[in-house]
Amino acid sequence: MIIKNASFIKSAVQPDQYPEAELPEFAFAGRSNVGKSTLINTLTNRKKLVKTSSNPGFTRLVNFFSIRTDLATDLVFVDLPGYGYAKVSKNIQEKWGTMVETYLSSRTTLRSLVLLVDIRRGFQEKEYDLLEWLFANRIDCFIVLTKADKLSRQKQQKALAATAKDLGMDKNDIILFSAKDRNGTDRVLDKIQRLIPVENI
Ligand SMILES: Nc1nc2c(ncn2[C@@H]2O[C@H](COP(=O)(O)OP(=O)(O)O)[C@@H](O)[C@H]2O)c(=O)[nH]1
Ligand SMILES: [Mg+2]
Repeated sequence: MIIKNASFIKSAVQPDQYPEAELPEFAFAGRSNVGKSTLINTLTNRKKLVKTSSNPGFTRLVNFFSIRTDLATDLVFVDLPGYGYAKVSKNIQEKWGTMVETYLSSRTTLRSLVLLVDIRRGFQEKEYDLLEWLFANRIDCFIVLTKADKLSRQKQQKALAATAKDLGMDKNDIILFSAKDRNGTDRVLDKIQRLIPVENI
């Protein structure tokens, strides 16, 4: 799959503000500062489609992007608010959680959630909770370990194997990604393409 063009559609806090649900949609979630916006920018080959932030916790909205592909269907990417930023109050963190949960459980066109985890941090309580919740709600998900360039190749493989073992998954189903050298970009795009329902292709 090739992404030909990408543009911002709108931001929303609640369902009546979401764009119409008509195209296969992929949402990106993870801890604040894990690299969600950077991954979307890399996939779409745009430096500033999504604002990246040295000020973590900045994205507080559900942001929708229109993705033109070389397939028969276009797609929608969604940059979800990041969780777990320590400097915001519990109350605000809860609001973000509700916003994400509402989106995930109500969005009929959502094909898969891309769960991003910093390769140096690995899975922690929040991620396990989210996976469990996704499973209970029958929402498909795949995992991307971000910032792989921060570790040596050997340590990358070690972290990958540990995460796979932890989750009882095949390590080939977890993607190592680095925005620095764009490693993993094609694998994420392939995975997304394979999750597009046949009736859309
Ligand atoms: N070295 C490295 N830095 C990254 C990578 N991905 C993101 N970053 C940096 O991590 C910070 C947070 O990224 P951002 O995409 O804004 O995270 P978000 O809060 O999850 O959207 C920014 O300073 C990025 O430049 C990566 O693959 N490698
Ligand atoms: Mg962001």
